Amino acid sequence: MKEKIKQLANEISALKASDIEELEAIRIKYLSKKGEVSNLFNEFRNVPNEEKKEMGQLLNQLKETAQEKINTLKDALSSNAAGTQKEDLTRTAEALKLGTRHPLSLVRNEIIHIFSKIGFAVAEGPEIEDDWHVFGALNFPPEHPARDMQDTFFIEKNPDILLRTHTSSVQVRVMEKQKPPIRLLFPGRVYRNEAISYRAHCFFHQVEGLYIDKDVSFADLRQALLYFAKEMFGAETEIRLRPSYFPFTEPSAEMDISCNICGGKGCPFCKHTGWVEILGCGMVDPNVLKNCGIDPDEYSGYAFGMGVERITNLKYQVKDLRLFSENDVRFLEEFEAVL
Ligand code: 2NM
Repeated sequence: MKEKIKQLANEISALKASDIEELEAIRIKYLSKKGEVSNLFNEFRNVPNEEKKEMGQLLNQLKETAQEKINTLKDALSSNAAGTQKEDLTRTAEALKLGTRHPLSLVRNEIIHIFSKIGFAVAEGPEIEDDWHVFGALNFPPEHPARDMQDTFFIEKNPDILLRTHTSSVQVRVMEKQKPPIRLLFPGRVYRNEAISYRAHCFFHQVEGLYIDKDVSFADLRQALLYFAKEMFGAETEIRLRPSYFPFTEPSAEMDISCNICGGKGCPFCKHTGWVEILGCGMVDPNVLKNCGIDPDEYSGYAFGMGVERITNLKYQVKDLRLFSENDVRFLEEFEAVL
């Protein structure tokens, strides 16, 4: 009997199972009612009384070891199953869904790229501004309507803290600090107190430009803008400059490009004029230079400003401004292929 117990104990300790079925077969072979360990318990009845104590202990020990062994094998099998899910490592990976650039970012980046090729770098500044940088330094008279609550978002009154209505405020900051030559672009978000509709929003995006040096002329301005129009809308694009008025430039002009939808023949988009307005520009008013600490007798400069939404509408025929700020993926995904 003792020999048998020893033999079984050795057998059991050497057991291996590679799956659940094998393990169940082991359990049946040793621990079921008719299993080998149970058989020994049956034989136990015939053990002489004086050996019963020792044999009983050995038998109980054997049963325990067998149960423990089976538990260990079971644990090993289940942790294996979790760790090595039988993945097909050669399977083609699922395509990752990439985000897309926002159309306004695409167009802003393109504007920056075009002007970077003729020497313009980029400067940025705060969206929350004071009266001086948004209006005062830029030659806006005290009673100018843009200074009204109707047009501008005020955060505090006296002294006035407000949301910038154009990125020209950044130009003032640069001119105050930096000696010419200055050749910079000013991209950024601006705010105006307007009722929201398909054609107006309370915020939009601008790229303004500024070039100040000795002997900068209106001809330089025209040439830079003609270059921009052809790069942005195609080599066949023509421009025209119409006299206009801004407080911060003199003379001032608005620039039209030949309608890139009908090619200038006339269509509903250009209201049958063949031209569409895309930006404002002019020679920086000597008062503005003076306000910013630049001597207007030594330096002159041109400036221009355009709405990124307007340029984007022209390039991609977006009919409703609100699409730009609603983050509807059906709209955004239309720009997936554009770099
Ligand atoms: C425009 C149109 C025309 C402009 C002028 C200046 C500054 F600071 F130099 F005076 N910054 N931006 C300007 C001129 C902006 O946007 C439609």
